[in-house]
Amino acid sequence: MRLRRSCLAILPLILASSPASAATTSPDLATTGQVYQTHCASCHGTQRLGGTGPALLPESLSRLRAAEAREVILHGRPASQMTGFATILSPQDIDRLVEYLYKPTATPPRWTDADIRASQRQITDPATLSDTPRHHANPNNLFVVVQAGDHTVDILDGDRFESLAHFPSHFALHGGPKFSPDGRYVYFASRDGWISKYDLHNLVMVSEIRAGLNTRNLAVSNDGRWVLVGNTLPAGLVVLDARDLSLVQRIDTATEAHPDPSRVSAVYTAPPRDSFIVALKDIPEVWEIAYDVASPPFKPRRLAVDSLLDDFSFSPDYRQLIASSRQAKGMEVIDLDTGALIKHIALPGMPHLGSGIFWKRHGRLVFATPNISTGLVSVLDAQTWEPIQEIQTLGPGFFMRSHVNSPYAWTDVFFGPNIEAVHVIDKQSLEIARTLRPMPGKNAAHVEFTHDGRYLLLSVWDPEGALIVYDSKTLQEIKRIPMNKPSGKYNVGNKIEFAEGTSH
Ligand code: DHE
Repeated sequence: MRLRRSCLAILPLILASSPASAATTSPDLATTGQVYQTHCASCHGTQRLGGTGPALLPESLSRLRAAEAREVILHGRPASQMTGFATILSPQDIDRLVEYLYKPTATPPRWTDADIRASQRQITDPATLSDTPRHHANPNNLFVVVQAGDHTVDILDGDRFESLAHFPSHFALHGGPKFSPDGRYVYFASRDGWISKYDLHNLVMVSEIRAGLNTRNLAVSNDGRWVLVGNTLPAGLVVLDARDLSLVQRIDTATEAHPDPSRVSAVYTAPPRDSFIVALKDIPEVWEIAYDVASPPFKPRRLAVDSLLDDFSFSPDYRQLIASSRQAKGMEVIDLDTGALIKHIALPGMPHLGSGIFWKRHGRLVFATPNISTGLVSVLDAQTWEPIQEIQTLGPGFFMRSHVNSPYAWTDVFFGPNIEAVHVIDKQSLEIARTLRPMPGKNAAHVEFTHDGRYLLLSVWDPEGALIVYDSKTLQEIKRIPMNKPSGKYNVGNKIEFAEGTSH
């Protein structure tokens, strides 16, 4: 997937620029359907819902340009079972196949409770698992590193920066993997709807289930009992039992006013509230699902908001929701108890609030967010929500990270001609202290700190990329670990403590 020239705001255009969107009914496409069944269905499923290969539905392909899909069909995908068809299919067949894949299926795809249940797999017998770590690394300083290039994950010892385990993931993991409160288990979501549970004590995959056909992300309750999955296909919410990922409840996102279920933008856990918070994509509502209940079914509390929310974050006490809205052109602070709009802040770029972070500046809490349509980091006072400063960067950024023990906040340049640059911002002066270019021409993006904040890991997001370890104070490079498009990485201790400077 190449997002270099694009950003959140233009992603729908990528979909719109894909070949037509009428259902697959014309005689030509019926013939192409036969080509699909002959050559593709064994891996991608007769209904295009996926199998050993990923789903090939318009929703699954929305982030891949048609020309790239054509390349993959022609020449295959390195480090995967997808072989090229250049010598098997004619160029015309391949063109028609691409067109076919970007059209909705003749029968809308379904994924029922029975399908979810049938997909569940217990991969390792829990009776064989040790309750204490079977490795000698500090369990609170492990990193989970996602490699988007070959769809694998590394578990890294955060003291020695050495890999303890390397294993394949489902196709296209996205969003932050989420941890059980004790840090023993990590839960992954793939864009194709697969949820996997991995044991960091025993370094084995425990179980998996397909909760949907197209998933946004997942959240784990603060008591470790429930996993909530937000889906765009079929639109809605799915609650899983965190022990074995079995299906507990499907929560419909239709309302009286909107009988078609809303797609889900994102789900998060709000530990001080003992609840999940859900942002809906098609209905101007935020839902809260209390999980400190004796037993399911869970019932959402619905909060009407003024506009559709695109992206959000929370105040550290989880009393306020900080949301960006394309409709409202800016950022809104909403009281999570009453739904009241506390403040509307017009911001020049499109803030990427999911990556926003807090830190103390001269004793006062500030909130900083990158913008994905403008080269700016917006810094606001987190008590009054008044803008303090706009820090000019070399291009729109995607991620931001810091640590309570670091004098710096790091932000990338994800779009435009300067993607190789990463900015190191002085948290007190709000000046850019350094701009690093670790691998010329290659996108440097996404940072995560060790648990003590002494070092940080930076991804160079390229097939011939690397994970680069820096000293967080001197900014000296300590180690370079070659990797295939390392994307996000997550420190167990920072994540389970919801540490200052990390995303949710
Ligand atoms: Fe993400 C997190 C939404 C495109 C890499 N991204 C998230 C989260 C959301 C989100 C809601 C928080 C989930 C969580 O932590 O559980 N992302 C979106 C989009 O709406 C968008 C713009 C379009 C889309 O197709 O979904 C989008 N995201 C991308 C990418 O293209 C990225 C760069 C590559 C990829 O893997 O798809 C990407 N998103 C990430 C990463 C995180 C993430 C690495 C976790 C960040 C973290 O530090 O927690």
